[in-house]
Amino acid sequence: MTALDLPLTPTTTTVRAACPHDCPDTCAMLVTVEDGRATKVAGDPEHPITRGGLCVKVNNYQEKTYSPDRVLHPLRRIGPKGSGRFEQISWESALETIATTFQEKIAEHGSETVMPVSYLGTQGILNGLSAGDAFFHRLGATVTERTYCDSGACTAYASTVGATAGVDPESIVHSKYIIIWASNTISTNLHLWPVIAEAQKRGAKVVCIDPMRHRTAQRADWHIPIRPGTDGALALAMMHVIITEDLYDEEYVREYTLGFDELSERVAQYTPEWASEETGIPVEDIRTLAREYATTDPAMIRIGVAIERHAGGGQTVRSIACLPALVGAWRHVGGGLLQLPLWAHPVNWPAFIHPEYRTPGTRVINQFLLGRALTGEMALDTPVTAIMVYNSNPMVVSPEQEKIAAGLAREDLFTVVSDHFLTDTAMYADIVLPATTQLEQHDIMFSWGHFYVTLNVPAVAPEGEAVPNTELFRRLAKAMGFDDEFFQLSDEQLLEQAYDWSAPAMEGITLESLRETGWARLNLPSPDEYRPHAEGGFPTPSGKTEFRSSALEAVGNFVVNLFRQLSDDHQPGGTVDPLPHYVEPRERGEVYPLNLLSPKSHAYINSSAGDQAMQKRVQGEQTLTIHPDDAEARGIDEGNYVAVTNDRGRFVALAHISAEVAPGVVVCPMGSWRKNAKEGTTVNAVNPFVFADLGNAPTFSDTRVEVSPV
Ligand SMILES: Nc1nc2c(c(=O)[nH]1)N[C@H]1C(S)=C(S)[C@@H](COP(=O)(O)OP(=O)(O)OC[C@H]3O[C@@H](n4cnc5c(=O)[nH]c(N)nc54)[C@H](O)[C@@H]3O)O[C@H]1N2
Ligand SMILES: Nc1nc2c(c(=O)[nH]1)N[C@H]1C(S)=C(S)[C@@H](COP(=O)(O)OP(=O)(O)OC[C@H]3O[C@@H](n4cnc5c(=O)[nH]c(N)nc54)[C@H](O)[C@@H]3O)O[C@H]1N2
Ligand code: SF4
Ligand SMILES: [Mo]
Repeated sequence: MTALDLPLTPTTTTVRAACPHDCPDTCAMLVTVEDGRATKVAGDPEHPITRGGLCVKVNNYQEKTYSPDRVLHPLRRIGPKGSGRFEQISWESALETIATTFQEKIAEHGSETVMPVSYLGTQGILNGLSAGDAFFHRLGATVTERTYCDSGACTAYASTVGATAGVDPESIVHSKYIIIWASNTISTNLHLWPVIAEAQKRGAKVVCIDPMRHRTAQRADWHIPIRPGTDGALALAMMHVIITEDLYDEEYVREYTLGFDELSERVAQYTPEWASEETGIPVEDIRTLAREYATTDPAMIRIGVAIERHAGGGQTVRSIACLPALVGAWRHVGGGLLQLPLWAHPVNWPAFIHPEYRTPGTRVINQFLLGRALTGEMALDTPVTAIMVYNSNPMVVSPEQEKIAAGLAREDLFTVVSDHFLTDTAMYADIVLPATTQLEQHDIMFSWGHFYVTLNVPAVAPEGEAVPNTELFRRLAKAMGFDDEFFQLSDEQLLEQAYDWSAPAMEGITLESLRETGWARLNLPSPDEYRPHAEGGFPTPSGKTEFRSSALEAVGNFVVNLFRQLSDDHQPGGTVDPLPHYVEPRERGEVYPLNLLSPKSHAYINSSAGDQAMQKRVQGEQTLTIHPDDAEARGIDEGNYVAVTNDRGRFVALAHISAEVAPGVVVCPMGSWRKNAKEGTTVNAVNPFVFADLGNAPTFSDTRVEVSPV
């Protein structure tokens, strides 16, 4: 444990930690520990991104650790499924029950009958995305494809500019034209905002393209409300204007791009007049945006995750990713595209995933299909009869919520859940296992929002019998009789494997140095000089920005996700037009007229913190924001309960009437728990499982509903 030498009372220490959450900011935390108890968490004032502040989701994190609601011991169900009635059991008994039941189910149906369900409850390299993969591969369990977040955008981005870290977020202070495209930065990427605000102060124009005039849009110089799911039309029309008006960077295009002639031909049809019809944006605004973007240096685009969540999300990102090369924005410090800087982090994923443990050809089920897989609506040779949920709360975060509820209620399904709390999912478990919080575990964090590596040192001993995911899978491996060396490695040993320490980006950074400093910037040029593609050098097959994508041409549709999950033998395939093109939203409103969006809440982090008192106070009840015209037409007043319905389901929310949303659009943030919702369902009750055009991305923004008073 690293105690910084701060002048506090003798029993008080400060421990360097890292926020564990799935958030681009990856804040460096300082934890105050008094007499073995964490009493305060704060942002590290020295950290260039954290700048001394945590957010409303995490600034009372110690209260999560000491919450009276925490699961502190293994539990066994004693009431009907979903009743939440449990009794405490020993770890020994829990492990034995799990091992025996897995073995029985496997003996009857084969190993694919077991299915892990996990995502990003923690983002730590040890306990996060890949935790458990080695165990389940070794077991021969169904492989779960996890494409909740940015897999469509990553596939599109990688097949256009390659898996490049893109613009350094700290370089944005130098930008003069900043397009925030589908991101509510102040809520979801808070620590990027001071950089954007600084650029704005220095004269940059900030443009926000979003159907909602949220906190961030309100601070922009220009908010462009767009019809959801039509961003591709806007980007294609921008290219049309830039090419027809000769505003492109001829030399950059010639040297560092592939397929310009075909692109010009392709975008000829995508006129601003046509795009205006699709997007609802006036023709002159489309032209102005294209002209200003092409002629202001440095120009940068920040794309949010929500940009991918509709039928044409992949092609939308393809088109946007073409723009910076077309105008030569990459030439300048602070020019280009910011997607996920995580591509700069040399994380050693294979050491955790152990792809070689997996039997080739093992069945893959995408987690969006969980409801269908559990209810038998999906044709399966081997039924799913045992699931293990950790780092996730599918009852809240996955589409087709009611199908998941029906599936989890199945008497013959054996459900194990490891979590901090009795979540909406854990309520249905047969066995619940207690997980440690970040204050009680070792981890090391990459970031998908900046270029800093952060070490997390445990500040306090675990409460009760909670264990980190690393230890959970060591225990399960032992119970199953797996004696591979990986399952013997301690957390300290795992830390040593987390990064490729010999990669150029890690030069000068070691575990020892991180124990001193807590965090370090990757070994990359300074943000005042960083121009990664000033002279091309894109990590694509051609080394250029590929207007015509050779990857899409060669392999068709494929999945690239955050941690390069290795499912090469299970790619969606199917031919894909290698040139950017427009894909319309799928749900066009013939039956259900309103387009529902379910972005992130301000006070919760996905469903995490969704049942914590302070955060619930800040976030309030599940709310649906609706335009005054749409409310009036339906006889809805402010503060009424309204039912939001479609063929897939229904949920009830409090109506908030506001012109912040365009007519025809309604917004209900995701993250509220079912147990706190008026009729016990939340926004994912009405969302579809349907994939977007690339990367098996979700289509949460491509949902139509009707709203009526209750
Ligand atoms: N407070 C908070 N912060 C978070 C999270 C959280 O739960 N809460 N979650 C974290 C995670 S996992 C992620 S992925 C990120 C995501 O953070 P963001 O990338 O900001 O994503 P969202 O909040 O889902 O949506 C952002 C905006 O996209 C808009 N939008 C929706 N559909 C469309 C569309 O078709 N076109 C356009 N132009 N805009 C559209 C919505 O109106 C919304 O304002 O946030 C991270 N940070
Ligand atoms: N409608 C709609 N649905 C969405 C989205 C949306 O915008 N709209 N966003 C999607 C996106 S971008 C994302 S990233 C996903 C997020 O989906 P998830 O990653 O499943 O996110 P959380 O709801 O935060 O669930 C994490 C759970 O893991 C638990 N947990 C945290 N740390 C640990 C640990 O160390 N060990 C164990 N065992 N458990 C732990 C938490 O307590 C919590 O219950 O949701 C997706 N779902
Ligand atoms: S959730 Fe994000 S903004 Fe909040 S403390 Fe964690 S990393 Fe920072
Ligand atoms: Mo996400």
